[in-house]
Amino acid sequence: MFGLKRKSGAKNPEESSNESATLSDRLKRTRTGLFGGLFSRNKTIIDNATLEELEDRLLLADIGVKTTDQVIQLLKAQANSDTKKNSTENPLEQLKQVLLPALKPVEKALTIPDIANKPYLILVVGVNGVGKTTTIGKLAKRLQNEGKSVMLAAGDTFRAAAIEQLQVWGERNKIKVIAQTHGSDSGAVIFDALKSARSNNIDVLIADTAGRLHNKDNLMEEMKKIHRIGNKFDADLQSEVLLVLDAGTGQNALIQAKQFNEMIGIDGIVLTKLDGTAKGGIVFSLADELNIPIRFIGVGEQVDDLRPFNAAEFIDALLTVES
Ligand SMILES: Nc1nc2c(ncn2[C@@H]2O[C@H](COP(=O)(O)OP(=O)(O)O)[C@@H](O)[C@H]2O)c(=O)[nH]1
Ligand SMILES: [Mg+2]
Repeated sequence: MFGLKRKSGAKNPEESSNESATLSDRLKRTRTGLFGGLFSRNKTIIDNATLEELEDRLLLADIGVKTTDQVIQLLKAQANSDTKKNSTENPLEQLKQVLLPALKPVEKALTIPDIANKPYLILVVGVNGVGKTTTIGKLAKRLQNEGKSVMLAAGDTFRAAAIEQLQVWGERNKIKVIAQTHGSDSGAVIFDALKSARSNNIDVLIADTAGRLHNKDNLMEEMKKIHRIGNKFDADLQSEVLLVLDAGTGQNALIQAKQFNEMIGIDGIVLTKLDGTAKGGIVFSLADELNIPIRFIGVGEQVDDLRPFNAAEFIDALLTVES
């Protein structure tokens, strides 16, 4: 049934050390905010002063009270047991062992199943300005590179610029964009696009949506309506509801995620703008409080700046110590 399909976790296709080196550059603001200068000395034990400082920084980076407490408690426990035994382990390694299990459960790649009833619908939702349209462009390109045929639906009919923006992405990548005029019914655009994608045997239809925040109830009603469109088109339609969140908004991103999830149910998250913020710790709050797969992270405005979320790579990038 529409909206209920969940995919099992798959390995990320790209895992190169090169990529993780760049990732650490992109995560610089969060990384420096979290751990900069803290572990540069060649200590093998995390002392109380360092623990206190770390606690403050974890909170400031929006890691959230709960995860921060867990991290501090675990590090304390490890510090105590290490003093009894031979303590040779680097604190960064200890930290990694604490942080990795917190993020590993949400590392689940977006995999497009091989299905007979094409297209597979990716419905992209989120409030204005979080990076939906940009993410759609990047994602379309990525899926094309994987050999999928892709079509786009300009479902954000509220802003004329949003339609044009999607069309530019489409032209650039030679991807067909189904659009109607500014102000037309978003559900109708997506319904049309589904029909067109089916008759053209397109693998994946990615639909943009509006994200007006000024009236939350309206936005959610519209989202629910669009969500029902899929069912109306084909009760067996397979889909992914992908929520885009701006990492720079910190705890607000968490609130948005909870609201969208309650209203329409979210299958996956894309966390954007991790390159420009010190609040990248929000990923831990999201993982802890919602446990919804984080499909991709956005680390820049270019087409290649959308990366599958890989927990170990992400934590390695955060824990890179500047020389
Ligand atoms: N630095 C950076 N900027 C991004 C990223 N994703 C989106 N943006 C920028 O955020 C702005 C809003 O993006 P847009 O896709 O129009 O958001 P929408 O309103 O949700 O569709 C644009 O200027 C994008 O270039 C990202 O990962 N990093
Ligand atoms: Mg947009």
